Amino acid sequence: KVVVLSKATTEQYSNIKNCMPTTFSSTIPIVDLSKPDAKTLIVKACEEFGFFKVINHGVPMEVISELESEAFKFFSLPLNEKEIVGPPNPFGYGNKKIGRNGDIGCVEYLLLSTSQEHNLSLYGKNPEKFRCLLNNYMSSIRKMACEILELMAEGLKIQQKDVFSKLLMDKQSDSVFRVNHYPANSKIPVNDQSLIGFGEHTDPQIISLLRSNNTSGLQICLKDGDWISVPHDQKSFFINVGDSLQVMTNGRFHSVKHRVLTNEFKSRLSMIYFGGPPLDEKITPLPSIMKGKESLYKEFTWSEYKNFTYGTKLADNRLGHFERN
Ligand code: AKG
Repeated sequence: KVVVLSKATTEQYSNIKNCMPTTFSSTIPIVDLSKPDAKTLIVKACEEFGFFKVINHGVPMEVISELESEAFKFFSLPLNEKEIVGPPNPFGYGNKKIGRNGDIGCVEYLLLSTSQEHNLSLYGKNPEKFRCLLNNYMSSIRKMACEILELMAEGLKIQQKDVFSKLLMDKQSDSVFRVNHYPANSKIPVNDQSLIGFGEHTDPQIISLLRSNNTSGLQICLKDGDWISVPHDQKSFFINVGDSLQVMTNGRFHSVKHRVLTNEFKSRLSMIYFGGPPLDEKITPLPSIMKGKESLYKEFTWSEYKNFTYGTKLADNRLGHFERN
């Protein structure tokens, strides 16, 4: 594999031995959604990495940048004005604390419902504008997510093209939208923990679509355990396979472990759409994938899995609990 060393990154972390990867990878698969080979490349990327970058995605740049600039405005407000929104249980503003089990990161964030009814009247100085931009963004993203999921089904030669996408299109789909802001972190790192923006984890849902500004920080863990840095690209989207998709493909697709490190000079803003199924949906391998093989997982519903993850730390191997021995 070809690895490009970034001098700035190498210098920034040079005092931390063995903890931090200093490589920016050019091995990350790139899928051009406008090309006929997209479905084949997507399947290959999901098997090998559980991660890929998407270009020619069809989401207009202004839909992205207008929401990004509103989000930056929100995060630049004084803390007490941001806290008016309320804690992220389940939706609201969070600062440093991630989840309920002691995970901490150098990050502040908004957790938002993807359904239109969600009350955004408390968000920032111009909530109406925020709501409108958010709705535009969300419908473009859901459309792209469904397109990608349909290409996956086709690539896997599953007859029912909407076998995954119908779960996101369902009115009861339990999808979430998250905006993360990582302020520049100029503290001298004393250990690897002090650089952590968002600790290592896999996403529990089906699929995640991530877009960030031009600040790097995202890293993915390869199957051999090596961490590589994902070069930023503000015009593209990055796609993660989630735990639920790993189960539905009986382990053929790989739910990718990832994390975010903060940057010494620049703040990072990322927006992530987590596509999830309805709460009562059974998450189980598709018969057409199994071809007579045994399921690697015990049966569970999305609600059972989601509730289980609430009781765990980010880095825990949550799916391990549902594996058959
Ligand atoms: C998450 O919010 O689950 C993430 O992995 C964060 C990724 C990012 O902020 O770039």
